[in-house]
Amino acid sequence: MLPEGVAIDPLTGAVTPNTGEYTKRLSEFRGIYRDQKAFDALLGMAGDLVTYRVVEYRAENSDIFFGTTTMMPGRVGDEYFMTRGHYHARRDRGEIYYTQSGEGMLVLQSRDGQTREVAMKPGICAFIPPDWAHRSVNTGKTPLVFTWCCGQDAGHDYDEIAAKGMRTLVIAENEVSVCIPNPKYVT
Ligand code: PAN
Ligand code: ZN
Repeated sequence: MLPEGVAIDPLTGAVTPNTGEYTKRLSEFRGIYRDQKAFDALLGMAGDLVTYRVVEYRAENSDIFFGTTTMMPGRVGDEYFMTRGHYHARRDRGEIYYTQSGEGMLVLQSRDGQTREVAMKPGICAFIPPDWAHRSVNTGKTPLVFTWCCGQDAGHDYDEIAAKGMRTLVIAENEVSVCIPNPKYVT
């Protein structure tokens, strides 16, 4: 393992060099957004859009790794494009999200029912404590790019959020983003 300077493009999220990437598309989010009609209409009209891309830099045997998430702007009905959202598989692993361009909202919840939101904008580094579920939402009209860093052993636990959603929704109300309690959330 050797030190290295890794270039991160704040506008595109390109990571050079990188060790892997994936993209997520709209069709993978069926049932996640609350407006099913708007979801089908958008998919029919715009096609299977890329909603976000994740690129990572991972040194083998290192404790930490980092990368970028680049989220496209867009909405399904009144809900902005968002990530799946997850807890870490290891409950003692936190993370940071450092926003580099665009604007968004980081929505968080703890296992015991607390909720928080952290506004994402260039220069703000969000601290995600261990065992807080986190989902990012692009509330702007441009790509939202942030650099994240966490333990390689943190892992992802998507099941609970996939099944229940999150306690807080970020929606557009008169073209302004607002956080509201998720009326469908069942504890
Ligand atoms: C991030 C996220 C990334 C995509 O790297 O994995 O932003 O979000 P989802 O994984 O929720 O789809 C992170 O939090 N890693 O732990
Ligand atoms: Zn995470």
